[in-house]
Amino acid sequence: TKKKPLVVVTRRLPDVIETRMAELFDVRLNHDDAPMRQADLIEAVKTADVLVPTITDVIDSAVLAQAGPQLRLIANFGAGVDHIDVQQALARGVTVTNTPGVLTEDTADMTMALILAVARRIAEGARVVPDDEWTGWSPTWMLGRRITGKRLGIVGMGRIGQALARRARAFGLSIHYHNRRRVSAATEQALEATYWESLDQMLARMDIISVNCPHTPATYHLLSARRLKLLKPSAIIVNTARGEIIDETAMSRMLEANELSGAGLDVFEHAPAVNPRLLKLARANKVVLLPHLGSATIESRHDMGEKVILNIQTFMDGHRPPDRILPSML
Ligand code: 8YV
Repeated sequence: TKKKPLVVVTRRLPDVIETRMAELFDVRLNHDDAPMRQADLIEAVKTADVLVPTITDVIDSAVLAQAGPQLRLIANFGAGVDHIDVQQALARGVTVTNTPGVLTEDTADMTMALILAVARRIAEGARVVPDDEWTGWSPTWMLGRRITGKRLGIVGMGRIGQALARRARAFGLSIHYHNRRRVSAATEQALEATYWESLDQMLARMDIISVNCPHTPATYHLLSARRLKLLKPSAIIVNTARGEIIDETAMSRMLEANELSGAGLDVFEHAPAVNPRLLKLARANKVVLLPHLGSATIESRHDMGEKVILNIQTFMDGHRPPDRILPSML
């Protein structure tokens, strides 16, 4: 019988997943309920055959430089891999996998929820009632903005962007998108989506912008101060992708100056730290802030764990794991 690979899991995962992993692998679990410290991460890459990190583990070149030759696979628990220096890992012969597909619908749901929350003032309303600030209905009380008939611009038309488009159509929004590559004519037709080759031109015409692309060197501050200025002052922005894709300081400034009407953010440039300006805007009900809940369902977490296991097993059997990160994706 083959020796079981040593698999180090950096964070507590759902019980059934950890149990299954313990049956299949020589597994080291971490039940600290806090992110791993860099020293522990370094210790892990020195000994593990397989590392299973999450978004809270920064696997940069300094960590990878300490990796032992036994480290063969980084099987990320999550779709985004911007916390991993994938280029460096690949250069060292370490395979990297992620968990796409299984969190698509939940993340699209949360994106739609943020659009509704901002446009219809749901978070504000949900505070007013328990705070006993509601004195009764009036025709002009807490008016939001209609979303039916408005234009939604999706930045990044991958799985999540497309799942958002399906939802948004049912809400009567017209669908527009910008992407590195145009999606197939069949997909465009099915989603009734209009492609904008120029992100700048799209931004100027939209009522709602949703960020749904991965964070890579090419998308860092894709919504720069200059591009944000192209938006209509009545526009709202939602982001369930990564904070780094938007220049958060520039966006905050514009929200403060009423040059943008609102924002719904599930992710932040320096998460878990949140820009104090955004906190202030949230208290003033200009923005809705969520603690990275995009894929936070029991079902997604379970399916993400299953994907991690499948990637490890396939790799250990000497085959190509289904969710390998390729240099072309970076
Ligand atoms: C996870 C996410 O919470 O998958 C992603 O990219 O942002 C979230 O679904 C997180 O990444 C888990 O590591």
